[in-house]
Amino acid sequence: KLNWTEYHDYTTIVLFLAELAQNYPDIVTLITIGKTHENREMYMVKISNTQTASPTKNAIIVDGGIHAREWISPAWNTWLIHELVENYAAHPQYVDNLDWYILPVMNPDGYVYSFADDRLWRKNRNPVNGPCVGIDLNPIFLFARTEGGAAGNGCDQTYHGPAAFSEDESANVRDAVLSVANGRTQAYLTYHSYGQYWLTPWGYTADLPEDYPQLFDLAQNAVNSLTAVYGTQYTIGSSTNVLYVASGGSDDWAKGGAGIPYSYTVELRDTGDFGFLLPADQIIPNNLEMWEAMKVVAEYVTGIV
Ligand code: 0X9
Ligand code: ZN
Repeated sequence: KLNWTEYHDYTTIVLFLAELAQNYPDIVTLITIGKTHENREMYMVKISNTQTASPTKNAIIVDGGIHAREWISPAWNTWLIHELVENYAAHPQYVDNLDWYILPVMNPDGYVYSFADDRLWRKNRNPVNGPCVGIDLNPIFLFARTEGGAAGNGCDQTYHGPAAFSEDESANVRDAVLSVANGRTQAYLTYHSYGQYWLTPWGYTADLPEDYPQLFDLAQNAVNSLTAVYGTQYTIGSSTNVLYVASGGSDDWAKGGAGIPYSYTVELRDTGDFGFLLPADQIIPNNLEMWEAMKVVAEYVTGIV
């Protein structure tokens, strides 16, 4: 059993996932997708009702914790898993009609380091770049990764590394995303903090995707439901246009590389009062409002034929 009144370390999160898989074998499968640079196992949770299994069911992929210090992201991802599984009876449709693939901590090495050594650590822990450790796992998903935003200097917080998919963590995610629910994954949501943004591709160019109106519409409906809970405001738009140019992001790759139509980066609470150090007493309110948005996406994705 996990609680969401505090932030949990990686070991605790993994234990929670393992217990869930054991207790709910009909709907939860724990998938190992590969190891990190420091040899930690990476876990993706598949939530799918085996009773209603179907090869044509639509799927959603969710991830969190690409950036180590953004603790609210794994906290939300784990809560989402909990809500879908442990509260299944309250809303069975989200599990019966959809398959979920949730990777709550995409950067376990960095996450562990942010607990033990440096609370504001962002990158992974690969020491490949001389005196400075770490590669920013976000900007290494596409060939376009060096086009803007991401840094070529290994000491920089946004160092994009030597090559696209050079890092074990990103390569594992690429392979997992391409192998699970191929052709039926309609949405990919990657959770970050902070800023309260609901971002669409592209992050590498100010040009908009062809289907931007549809991407925007779904985002708007999701955010409206979110805001209705506590009045929290989210800014919607393409990454480049409402945030900054940052090429090579996982969202751009999910859409442009993996062909998942509804791809979003969501920057969770807050807008800067606490920033990455979001107090733990905001975890539950953050999750309750984001759940309303998530349900809108889930309902929409269920209906896509
Ligand atoms: O810069 C990033 O990687 C993300 N922001 S954060 O403050 N969490 O680091 C934004 C990524 C948005 N998506 C793309 N630029 N593709
Ligand atoms: Zn981030």
